[in-house]
Amino acid sequence: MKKIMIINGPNLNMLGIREKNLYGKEDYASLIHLMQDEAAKRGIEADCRQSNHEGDLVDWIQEAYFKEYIGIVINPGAYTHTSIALADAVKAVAPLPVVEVHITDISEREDFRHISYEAPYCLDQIKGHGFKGYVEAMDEILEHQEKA
Ligand code: CA2
Repeated sequence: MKKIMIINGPNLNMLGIREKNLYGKEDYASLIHLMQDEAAKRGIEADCRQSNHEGDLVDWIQEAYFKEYIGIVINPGAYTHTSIALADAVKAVAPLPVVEVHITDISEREDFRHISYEAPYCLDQIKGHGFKGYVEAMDEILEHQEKA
């Protein structure tokens, strides 16, 4: 079965526990269930991972490439705004499609959240759509694959 990798970065394991006004009341486990259910409906498998460590995210991006996943949905958390290593990793696996997702609309938040180092190398950036944004990102990867 085709696999898609869903990567969540630092602090996203805190979903539904803290800052519910910002990120919602659903927890990380419910995000995994959502993605696995929606992937199954589309005949693919969602391999969901979360880490608070930058190097893990780089390793997983490379793994998705070497193991021939169909694409990556990634919410890099705060590493979005700081990590050239992540940007380089996304650039290095091209043309593997990577879609960046943010639960909140980062363009409406603090100035330091407006920059994304990896966005220039991503197929798209989806922001402010909550958990639904992850499903939209998966669909973009599937549509992109059909065109290829
Ligand atoms: O909006 C997003 O999805 C973010 O990627 C979330 C990051 C933030 O640094 C980005 O600027 C935007 C933070 C993730 C923290 O997640 C938490 C979830 C619940 C409680 C506390 C933190």
